[in-house]
Amino acid sequence: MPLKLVIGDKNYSSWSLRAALAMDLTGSPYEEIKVRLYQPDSRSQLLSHAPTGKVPVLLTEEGPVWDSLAIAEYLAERFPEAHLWPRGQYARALARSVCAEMHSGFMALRSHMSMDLARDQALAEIPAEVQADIDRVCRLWADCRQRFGQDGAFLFGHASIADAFFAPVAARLRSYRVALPEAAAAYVDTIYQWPAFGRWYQAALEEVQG
Ligand SMILES: N[C@@H](CCC(=O)N[C@@H](CS)C(=O)NCC(=O)O)C(=O)O
Repeated sequence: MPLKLVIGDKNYSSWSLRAALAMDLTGSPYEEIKVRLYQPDSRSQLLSHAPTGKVPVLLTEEGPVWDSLAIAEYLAERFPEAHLWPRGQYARALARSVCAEMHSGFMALRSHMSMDLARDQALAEIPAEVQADIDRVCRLWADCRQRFGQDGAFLFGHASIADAFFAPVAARLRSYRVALPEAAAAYVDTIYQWPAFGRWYQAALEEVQG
C-alpha cells in the first residue's frame, strides 16, 4: 500500500504544502487525498482521518501520523537513503531548530500574510511586527546558506525538510510583493524553481481558477 497524504486546498494550506514537499523529497510514490477546507463537511471529513481535524495527515500501514513536523520526521526515518535532513550532526540540529522556529513562531507573518499562492498584491502597509518576522526570516536564511549552503541553492545546499518548511514563507514574500535583500530574493527564486513546488503552485492556480 503506498503512503497516502491528506492535504487541504493547495492555494491556502501551507502546512499541507510542507508535508507534500517532504514527501516529494523521499522520491517514493504516494497517493494524495484532498479535503477542501472551509466547506460545511470539511470538519467531519478531516476528523475521519485524524483526531486533530487538521491537515496534513499521513496515512501509513500502521495508522495516521498528523502534524507536519511529525510527518517530516517519520518520512526521514522511513527513507533514510533520501537524506531529508542535511548530512552532519550540527547541520541537522540547525535545520531542526529553524523548522521548530517556523512551526511554533512567526505568528505576525502568518496571520497578516496568510498563504494565498494565487495572490500578487502587496499589503497596504506592513505592520512593524510583520516586518520584524520578515527580517528574522531573511537573517535565518542567510545564516543557513552561509554556513551550510555551499553545495547548492537551498538552505543546506541540497533540498531538505528545512526548505519544505520555509517554502510557504518564500511564497508569501513573493505573493505579497515584499521587498527583500538580494540573498533572500535569490532564495525565493530557488523555491519557485524547485520542480515539486512548481507542480503544487500550478495546481493551486488551477484550483482557484476552478
Ligand atoms: N501544527 C499543524 C497545523 C495544521 C493546520 O493548522 N492545518 C490547517 C490547514 S493549513 C487546517 O487543517 N485547518 C482546518 C481546520 O482547522 O479546521 C501542522 O504543522 O500540521
